Amino acid sequence: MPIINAVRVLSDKNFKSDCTKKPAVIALAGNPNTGKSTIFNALTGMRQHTGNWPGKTVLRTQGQYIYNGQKYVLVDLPGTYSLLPHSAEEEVARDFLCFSYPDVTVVVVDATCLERNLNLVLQIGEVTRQLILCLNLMDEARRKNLIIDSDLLSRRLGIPVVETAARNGEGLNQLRQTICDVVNHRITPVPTPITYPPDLEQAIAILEPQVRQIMGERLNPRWVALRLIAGDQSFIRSFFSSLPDAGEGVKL
Ligand SMILES: Nc1nc2c(ncn2[C@@H]2O[C@H](COP(=O)(O)OP(=O)(O)OP(=O)(O)O)[C@@H](O)[C@H]2O)c(=O)[nH]1
Ligand SMILES: [Mg+2]
Repeated sequence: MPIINAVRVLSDKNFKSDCTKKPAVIALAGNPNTGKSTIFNALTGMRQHTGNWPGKTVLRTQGQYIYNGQKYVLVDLPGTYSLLPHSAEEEVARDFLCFSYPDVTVVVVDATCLERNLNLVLQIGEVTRQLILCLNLMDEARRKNLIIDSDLLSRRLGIPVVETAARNGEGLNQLRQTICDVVNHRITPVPTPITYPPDLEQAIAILEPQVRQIMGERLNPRWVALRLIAGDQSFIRSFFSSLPDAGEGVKL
């Protein structure tokens, strides 16, 4: 069963509230140890379930919360350094972000080591537009006298940036509000595109329209073209099994 269906079924069955709208699915992604679970726990409180991801021995944690009368299902993804997975945990995170189409992805980064963390932000920005950057551990950043220009970062990346110190509950209301604004299209992130060398751009230009024809715009066809050109076998396997007619020999 596709992961997203698992999320929606669980949330519908277990979530009792007056909210009638279908819950928005929010993915919490980020490098290991950036505070994803701290944010997850603060937002969802006791409304959580755990289990395994379909076909994996990796723990799946999801929960729900209500904000402004709207239901949200929050998925706490395993820590990942990149969308080019080197472990089952990273594969779970990659597959969820690429093929389960969360309504919004919040990338949680450690504000004290932005340089290392931003790699993943740029990668996820190639997969989805519905992206928020959460600069967590801002208390640590202040303690180290680091000054981060969040507005400039937001303009450069083309996505909203929220500062938090999740362990103290700082910034979490702003995070809830920003998620709500993106879900309801009051904020439209436009992740800054990455341009590659001309020969690679030419190859992308050939493949991208064919990918678009097969799967439309849900997953950025440019990103899919890049992974196909890279010969990323793990991605290609997940990509084909995500197609509606998977198993019938779909060819690009
Ligand atoms: N100082 C400070 N510590 C924090 C903050 N947020 C989380 N932490 C601490 O950072 C550590 C890691 O937090 P987790 O929430 O487990 O991080 P995670 O991203 O879920 O980690 P993985 O699941 O291993 O990827 C814990 O000791 C938290 O208490 C914060 O804003 N400030
Ligand atoms: Mg965690």
